[in-house]
Amino acid sequence: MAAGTATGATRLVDALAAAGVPRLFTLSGNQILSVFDATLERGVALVHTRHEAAAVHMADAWGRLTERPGVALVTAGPGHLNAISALYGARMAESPVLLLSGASPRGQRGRGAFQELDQVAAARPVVKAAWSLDDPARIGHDVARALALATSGRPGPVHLSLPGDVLEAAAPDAAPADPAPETAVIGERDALAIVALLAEARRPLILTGPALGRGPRRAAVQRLVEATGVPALAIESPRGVNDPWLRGAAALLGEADLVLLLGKPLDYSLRFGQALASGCRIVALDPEPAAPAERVALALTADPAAAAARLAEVASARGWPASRWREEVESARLAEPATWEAARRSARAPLHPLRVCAALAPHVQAGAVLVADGGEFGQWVQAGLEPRERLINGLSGSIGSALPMAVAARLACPARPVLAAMGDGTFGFHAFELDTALRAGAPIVVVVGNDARWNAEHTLQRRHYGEARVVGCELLPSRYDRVAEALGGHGELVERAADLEPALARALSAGRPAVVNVLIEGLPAPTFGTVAGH
Ligand SMILES: Cc1ncc(C[n+]2csc(CCOP(=O)(O)OP(=O)(O)O)c2C)c(N)n1
Ligand SMILES: [Mg+2]
Repeated sequence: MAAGTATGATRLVDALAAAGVPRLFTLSGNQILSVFDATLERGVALVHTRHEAAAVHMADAWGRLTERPGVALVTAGPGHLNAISALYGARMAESPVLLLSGASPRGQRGRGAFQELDQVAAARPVVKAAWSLDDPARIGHDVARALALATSGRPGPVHLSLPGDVLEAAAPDAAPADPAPETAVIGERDALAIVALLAEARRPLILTGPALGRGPRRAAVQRLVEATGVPALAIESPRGVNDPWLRGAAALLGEADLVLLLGKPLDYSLRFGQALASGCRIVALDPEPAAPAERVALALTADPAAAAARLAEVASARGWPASRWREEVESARLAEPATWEAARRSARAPLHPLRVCAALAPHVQAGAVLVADGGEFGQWVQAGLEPRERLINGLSGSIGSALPMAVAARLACPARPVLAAMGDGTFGFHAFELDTALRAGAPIVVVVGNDARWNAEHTLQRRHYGEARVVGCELLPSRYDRVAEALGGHGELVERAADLEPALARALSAGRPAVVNVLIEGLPAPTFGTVAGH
């Protein structure tokens, strides 16, 4: 195709550029080379990664931090399947992501085409919508629709498959744009009814899902908290109400007499409602119609952030009784066990995970973005630090996303340091994204809590089967700092507590991606007296 002729690929990139997408997180492949080529004149950058799942994790972080869709572009068949696992994380984090996957040509369908796969069917369980972009005349239309879908209602991932022949075909842009998807607005009577219920309750509580826990949606929830004095808690950890970040507030969940669920399903993370007292009244405000649930007194379909803002306005018009309940919940959320202070200052080797938190704390308080993965070390870090902004593995409960997410976080927030904390096992998932970080000019600092095992699973084995039956969870105390060096980054090995702060300072000022490999004690993550879970 001669340069200058509009093709499917150029239409696609034009549509992304017109929507303000500055970069694609990608990994090359036969079926998407036409898109790579089309980016050259169009000011859309390619951040090319070492694994398709990493590209999606990056798009996910971008989506969460900017509230604009992060876009991943991968190749057909196996590339697409590699990307799928990471889409699950984006779905559970309610993160706006668009996955674009090259696909075999339309005319070869069902004939055993190279890397042929029903990609739409494969993506469907983990996305809000998926379809194949089969009509070159609809590319601009479909891209705009997919981007709007990803951010509307409950944000989440959307997938488009791009047959290679569509990308290479001459592409008029004939289809008119759809109107933006509508989200239901809360009615006046419902708003008054909810505010009345909140005012009547003695111990009301707002529980939010992941999207309501960040950005402008979180600000709307905060306005409601300020207007009513009703405390809000984000339920966004794979450990649900056992989230150590909730600390003592988890125990107060069972004391609430009214719970307002804002975009938060009564799912496993709330023990399907069993985490709440049996007499607790539940009001559910969700962007999607919910199946009727026994314990829900009032269920409304409405955009929860807009509803929270409206409820705040309605609530401001009336008086609110003074109550110590909000303070009780908020101070329980922040209260630390008595032993933590000593652990933060401990000179012990291997290091206590809270000693690592103590070294990270000043940077986090000064505005660094914290990315914390799962596992026991990840949970210590999530519980032990109070950052302004954090990205966590989230309700997906999957490990491995933190390193690629940190790369995208640094690109989204170039003026802020980015600290990514993860266990040694987790580091192995996407360690090679250090190479991507270097090429993309994203000098992140990765802090590896190295206990030479998959400790989260080791801990469960000890608890459930006994010390004598731990199996299959050992790792080696490997020199992950040298992995960073081998890839052109900066490495630090920390064996003694006194060396931690200087090592971290050197890593932060290295100007290159860095790994601080800290030998830690493999301790179980803290629990706060709630029922033991996973
Ligand atoms: C994709 C995925 N695979 C496996 C698991 C199960 N899993 C959860 S935590 C964990 C151990 C993590 O080990 P590490 O990163 O070393 O952290 P540690 O628990 O040792 O601090 C494993 C295997 C998971 N949650 N997600
Ligand atoms: Mg470990």
